[in-house]
Formats: sequence, structure tokens, C-alpha cells
Amino acid sequence: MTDCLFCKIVSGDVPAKIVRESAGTVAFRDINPQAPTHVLVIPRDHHPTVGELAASDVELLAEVVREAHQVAVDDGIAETGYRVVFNTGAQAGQTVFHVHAHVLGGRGLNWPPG
Ligand code: D5M
Repeated sequence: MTDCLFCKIVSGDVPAKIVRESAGTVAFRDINPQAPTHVLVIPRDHHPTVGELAASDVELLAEVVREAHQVAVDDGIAETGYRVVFNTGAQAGQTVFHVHAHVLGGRGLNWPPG
């Protein structure tokens, strides 16, 4: 999608601090980190939300979740604990409509989130 920021990160047209890549996904550090580890895992293909990704390619959704766990392993937070969040829709705070898993950890995380 030509107008999508995260599609431009996938194509290399917008720079990002990429930490992992797989056949179907790219993971990069969030530009505005909310925790010591804050990485976004995105599918290379454009799907606006997690619901739409689940409906059209559940294997790719599984790959996003597997990669999110590997980010936690790589950053050394898999044992202490981490959170995977898919903000979905404007009221939930989604601002970029290319589905992305936030991987957050490295500090105590409050529940419920704001
Ligand atoms: O999350 C969208 C997230 O995307 C938000 O945490 C900032 C992040 N962001 C925006 N632009 C960039 C770039 N260029 N690099 C890295 N991270 C970025 P949402 O759940 O949609 O609010």
C-alpha cells in the first residue's frame, strides 16, 4: 500500500531499527518507546487490523506471534514477563492501520492498561 507508513518500513523507504526479520514479518523498535523493550512486529503484507489478518491469513498471524515471542527471548525478557498488544481501532489507540504487535517489557507493567 503506497500510503502506509509500515509498508514503507517493509520496503526500506522509511528507516527503522530492525531487530528481527522472518519470511513474513519485520520487527523494529518503536520510535516512542513505552518500556525498555518496545518492539513492533508487523506482517510484510498489508492488513489493517488483527481481526482482518486473522480472517484472511491465520498462519501469518501465528508467525507474527511467534516472532513477538522471539523478540522477548532476544531481549532477555521472556522469563521475567512481557506483554503483546494489538491495539485495534481508534478508540483502543490504534494510529497506524497496518496491523502490528507491540512487544513490551523490561519493567513492571500495570494492569489494567489505561
Ligand atoms: O501504534 C503505532 C506505533 O507506531 C506507536 O507506538 C509509534 C510507532 N511508530 C510510528 N512511526 C514509527 C516509525 N517511523 N518507526 C517506529 N515506530 C513508529 P498504535 O498501536 O497504532 O498506536
